[in-house]
Amino acid sequence: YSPEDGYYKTSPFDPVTVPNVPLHEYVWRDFKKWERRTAAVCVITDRQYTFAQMRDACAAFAVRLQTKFNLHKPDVLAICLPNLPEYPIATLGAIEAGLTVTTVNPVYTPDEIARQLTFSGAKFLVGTVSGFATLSQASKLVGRQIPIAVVRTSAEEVLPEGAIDFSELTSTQNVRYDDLKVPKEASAEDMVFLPFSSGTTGLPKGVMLSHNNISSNCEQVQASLPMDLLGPQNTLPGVLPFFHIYGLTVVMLSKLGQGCRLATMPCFKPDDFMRSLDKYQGSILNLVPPIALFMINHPKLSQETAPHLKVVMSGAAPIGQHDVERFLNKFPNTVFKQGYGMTEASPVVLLTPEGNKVYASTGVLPASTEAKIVPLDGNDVKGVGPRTTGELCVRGPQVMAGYLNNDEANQVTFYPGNWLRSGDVAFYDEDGLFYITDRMKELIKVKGFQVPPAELEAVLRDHPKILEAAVFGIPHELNGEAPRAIVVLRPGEKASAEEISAYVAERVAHYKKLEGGVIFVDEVPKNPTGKILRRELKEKFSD
Ligand code: AYL
Repeated sequence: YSPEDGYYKTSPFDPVTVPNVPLHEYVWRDFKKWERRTAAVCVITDRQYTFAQMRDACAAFAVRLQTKFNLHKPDVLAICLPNLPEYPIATLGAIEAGLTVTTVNPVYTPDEIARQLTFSGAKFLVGTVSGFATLSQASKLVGRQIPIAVVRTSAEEVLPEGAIDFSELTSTQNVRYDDLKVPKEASAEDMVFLPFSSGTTGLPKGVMLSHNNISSNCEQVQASLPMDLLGPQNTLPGVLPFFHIYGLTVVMLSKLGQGCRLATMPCFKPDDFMRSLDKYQGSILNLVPPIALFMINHPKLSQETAPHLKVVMSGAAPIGQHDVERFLNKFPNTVFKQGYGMTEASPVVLLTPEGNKVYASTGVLPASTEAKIVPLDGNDVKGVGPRTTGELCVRGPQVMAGYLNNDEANQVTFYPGNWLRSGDVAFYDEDGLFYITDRMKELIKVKGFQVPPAELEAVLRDHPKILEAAVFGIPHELNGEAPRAIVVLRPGEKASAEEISAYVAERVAHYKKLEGGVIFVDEVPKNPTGKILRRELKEKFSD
């Protein structure tokens, strides 16, 4: 295959070299240049760390994980934190100790957390004081004792009984740095992160991302953006959750590596968000489409109340051209960019190029990334030329090695030649701009978060009155999509839609609720092998 034949598309940028060092070393590569500046500050408490303090706290945490808890490669540490200035310390400290980090959504229920702890085999947990009870419950469900360290966000917060004080593990007093052991046979190909994604089908799976995957993606993004826009003078409002690959790679690690300051907020509250833009002078803002809509509609927000804002980057779900235009009318001094990516690609796969005005496009391939469009009829995996739609497939140093312990999923997720299938429908034009036109995979995206239908279907099937269920997404004005269920009751049973919705709401994180409603049917449309016909569902039951 060659790009000249139109089989696949290459990046317009010069290739990057893969850093080939452990991820913490990559992030701290230049930290001496800005060690006295603030690395992260909490917009609620003003609690902050300089780069030097953060670097030292990470090393101290690494030493204690190894010496006090005997954690070493290939052990997994789970982080279940909202966005706090301590998030990067927990992450980079664990990585320095040679561990793999799995990031857990802090709004998960004990069941959801327990599932991730079991799949990942996590041996240590980092959480908050307020989240401790949930984490203990999750640990009980897993059936083994998992030590839980908690971050105290103020002096008033008392350490719960049975919890370990995170600040004692990161304290630089009496640390013997020489005790830190670099794992034998450590390689930048080792797994550094294990986030979860449902990919093109089924339940969430552990995505094996290596040191090189993440540092390559940081390099790829930086090589594709003008440096005068970035650099250490910038502040990023840390509003996108760091547990999700978008917040983790693009906001937290990439920008700390460039000496930028993170102004973190534990959850999205309008006042905190606005403070990150005025008091804390947010200048680069990564967001998801619902936050862009919030900014368009909020009467108190304008370019005047966000005077430092100059770059806005939207990703994780589609945004309409009309909304981008409305945004730019209200924030005329900003550059609006889009990104497209997926957890399986660390995540960035497409980025808006300089001077772009085509807001319907999610951009061009960043450095060292290749893509092809494979016709949907599926028999021919060769790529097609411009303006023909098909499944977007990508290749590059940011693409995962595969899902953990799941050969079956890995088989269907890659085409020969290491081409990762995205499950998204796209085309590119003569300028190399890509357009995402549809999603063929079953995944539902609510506010940019993954909602795997299979997960909700499993919850529904556990309901004593339910025989069968199928879940799909319907359009939602603010959140992008909302999950809707069709349900077949067991013979003779009666139930209300409210009852079913409430049952699900009790068992899942709030954004997975059946906001799109419940419809009772006699039969779920399936193909002869028993696979749910989701296209048909969407067509039949979306009104
Ligand atoms: P996951 N437009 C349309 N759909 C999108 C877009 C976009 N700009 N970005 C992501 N998606 C959908 O794993 C698409 O269906 O990662 C894709 O397969 O939670 C799926 O979301 C992947 O969902 C960045 C940095 C985007 C991060 C990301 C998103 C990572 C989301 C751009 O610069």
